[in-house]
Amino acid sequence: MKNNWIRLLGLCLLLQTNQVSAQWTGPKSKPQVQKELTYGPITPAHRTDAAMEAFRNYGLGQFIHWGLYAIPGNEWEGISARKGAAASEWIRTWSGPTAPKDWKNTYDNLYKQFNPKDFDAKKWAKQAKAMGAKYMIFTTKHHDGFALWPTKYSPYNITKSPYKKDIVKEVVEAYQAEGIDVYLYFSILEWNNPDYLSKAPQSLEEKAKYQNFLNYTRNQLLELLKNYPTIKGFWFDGTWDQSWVQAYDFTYKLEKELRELHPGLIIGSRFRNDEFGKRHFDSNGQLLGDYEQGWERKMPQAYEWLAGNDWDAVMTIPPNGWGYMKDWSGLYTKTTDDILDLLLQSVSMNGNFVLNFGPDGHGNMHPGEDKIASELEEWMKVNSEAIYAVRHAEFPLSKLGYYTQKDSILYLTIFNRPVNNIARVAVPKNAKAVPIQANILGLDQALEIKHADVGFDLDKNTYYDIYLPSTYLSDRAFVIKMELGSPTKSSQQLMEAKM
Ligand code: FHN
Repeated sequence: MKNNWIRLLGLCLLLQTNQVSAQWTGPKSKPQVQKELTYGPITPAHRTDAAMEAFRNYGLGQFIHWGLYAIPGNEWEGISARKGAAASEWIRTWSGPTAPKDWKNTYDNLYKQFNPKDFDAKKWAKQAKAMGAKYMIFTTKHHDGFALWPTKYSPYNITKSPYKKDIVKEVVEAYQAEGIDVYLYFSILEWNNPDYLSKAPQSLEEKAKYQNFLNYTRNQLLELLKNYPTIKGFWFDGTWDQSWVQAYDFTYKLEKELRELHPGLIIGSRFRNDEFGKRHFDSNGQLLGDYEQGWERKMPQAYEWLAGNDWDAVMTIPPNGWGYMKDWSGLYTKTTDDILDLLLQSVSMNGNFVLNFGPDGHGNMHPGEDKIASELEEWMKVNSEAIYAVRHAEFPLSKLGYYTQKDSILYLTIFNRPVNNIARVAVPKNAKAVPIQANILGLDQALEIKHADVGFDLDKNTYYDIYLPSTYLSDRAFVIKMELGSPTKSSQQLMEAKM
């Protein structure tokens, strides 16, 4: 009996712990007791300024992870790092029996070889535009600390490589010339900076060193804003270590400073935490930043999980690995259909979907990425209106695909075509707006719509059946565009019989 109680207590504790740790990637619950906080959110919840509205309308973005890790491409001298490093851009941490001798030293000297002869930022930007990306996130500096811009604050930067030129500048200018907004990825955490600490500094010496690191971080961020004043935001990473978590007074002031210097700047929920160490959401459940930034290689399972916050999902094509990975064999790499599915999931729940590319050490995209980009381009040419500037549609979920909505236009992107070619749209019985016109994007033909009052008892919905032409064939998801208008007549009262 006593043992059962102990087990029950253990289970409760486990559930509680899981709830806490799942807070920013699962359903949100607001704490019942509100705390006095000095270091809560700086910007209002759900900003409505033009910059944030533009963020909400992007739909599709591109992430680019590029740095010294692109040279090895997750292998070295024919040996794969798969069993020794967490991801291709983490290859510096390669350890265990497969790791090359003196590997860290080899890695830290790779900058002497970084000379991407094929790098053409304009080519990347044109490809991104063609595939439909409206914003892009570029790694200025990943965890290895190597800066792709000529920073004054560290010698470990692009000017010391044979390439020499400012890569960040080339990327920012090329993408903006294509009308794509640029966000700068910036890792706080640095593996080989002697002033960096992962634990909170204890001794006076550690405190002084870490303060140097904080000053350096601030200087680099101010430098990025000064050098590239047209960027729209920062995409922060590597902020989980206790050293940073405990520096909440510094990070609060820094966020304020960055925002004051650059009105409209967008910063996600990864940058800083409150004084109780709460990251992404503060101790009162308020979002810390302008959008929820925890959706990395995972998706919210329900719209309600987002609790009305803006968000983006960042996604790799291989299961993991953001930097160039030469060898994709033996891995499940996402197909264009998988990516479209994730894109539609995101936009149907008011999020942006950001697809990662990891160019090689010469500046070329992986052939698998090129293929996906051109397939996305084909799809977006016809269907992008179901992606851009759309919002979550308050319609019962469809087994056929995902709804998105723009004012009185409802889109249903069909991934599961019904075998009877009747796309049934469920509409609450009291709805004021129902489908009154429909067509398939890319097909100039009005589709027949029939109001199907199927008569399920206790059903709160009524149904609109859209007849798909059996001659219309598509080997990818396709979009039914519907115009919503007033229902022409109320449904019959078939449920009145007594029983
Ligand atoms: O450790 C990194 C990883 O290498 C990659 O940059 C991703 C991109 O979202 N972020 C980190 C882990 O959260």
